[in-house]
Amino acid sequence: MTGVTFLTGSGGLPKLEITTAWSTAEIYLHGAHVTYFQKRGEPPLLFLSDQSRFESGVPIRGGIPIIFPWFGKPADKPGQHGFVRNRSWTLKEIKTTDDGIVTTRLILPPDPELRADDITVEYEVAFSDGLSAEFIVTNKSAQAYAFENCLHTYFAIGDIHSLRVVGLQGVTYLDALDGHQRKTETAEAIRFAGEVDRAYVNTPHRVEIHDTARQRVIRVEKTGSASTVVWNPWIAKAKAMADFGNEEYQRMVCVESGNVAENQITLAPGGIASLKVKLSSEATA
Ligand code: TA6
Repeated sequence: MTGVTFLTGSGGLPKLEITTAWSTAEIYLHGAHVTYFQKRGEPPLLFLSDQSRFESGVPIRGGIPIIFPWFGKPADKPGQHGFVRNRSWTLKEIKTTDDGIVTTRLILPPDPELRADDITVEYEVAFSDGLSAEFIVTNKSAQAYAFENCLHTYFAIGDIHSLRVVGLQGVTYLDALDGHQRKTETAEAIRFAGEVDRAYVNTPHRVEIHDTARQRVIRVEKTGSASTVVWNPWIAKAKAMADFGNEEYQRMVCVESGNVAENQITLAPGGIASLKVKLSSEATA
């Protein structure tokens, strides 16, 4: 049965439950946060921490956090990763196409941090046998508007120790664990034996997550994105995060698509910026 149900989710926060012929999903109005997506016959695609908080003003840990209008924690900004993931969004439209794809469109209410209504933000997510998410910023003001954006996606995996992330060989990255030093990715497949926190820049490439433990490949395709961030907190940082289980680093990886650091966007008056990510998966056994 295809459709959308309005429910009261964790922490009493409103959420939509989406059912299609191929999948089930959930999206909270809090942060317009997709927290769950599962294709029939496969494990869930997205990781959600068992310790996540579900409170206004606090980000949900996992799923697809929307990072805007800044990434990281610039000295002149309050808090990490912008503020829209902590805001309550408004559901504007639900559509179901003839072939059963369900699309939800949410908007961020006018926000004083965004010059009231001069900068508008909307988010459209299409659910089928995969998930497509489009984050759109429109500059209605007479001045240019500079920002960073990122869909900070947490993927559910079987075991980080055998995971490989493929598609970034030869790409320049900023290593957050080494003073954001510029380095070049030399590996055909990124593997994990400790914390990894890298912002790959000037890369439009598709990335594949090879999850040997679950015999699945997850594909991350993107448009309107020049940066890909790869992150796993590993042991120490996992323990340091109150909203993240000590062992959960073993079953998640972030592969994030956006425009960060030198790829930040300066949107001219009247301009529209679209960041789009298409997530798909298939069994490899
Ligand atoms: O995307 C990687 C990163 O910037 C890491 O440095 C880590 O801080 C992660 O984001 C999570 O940030 P958050 O604010 O969601 O805890």
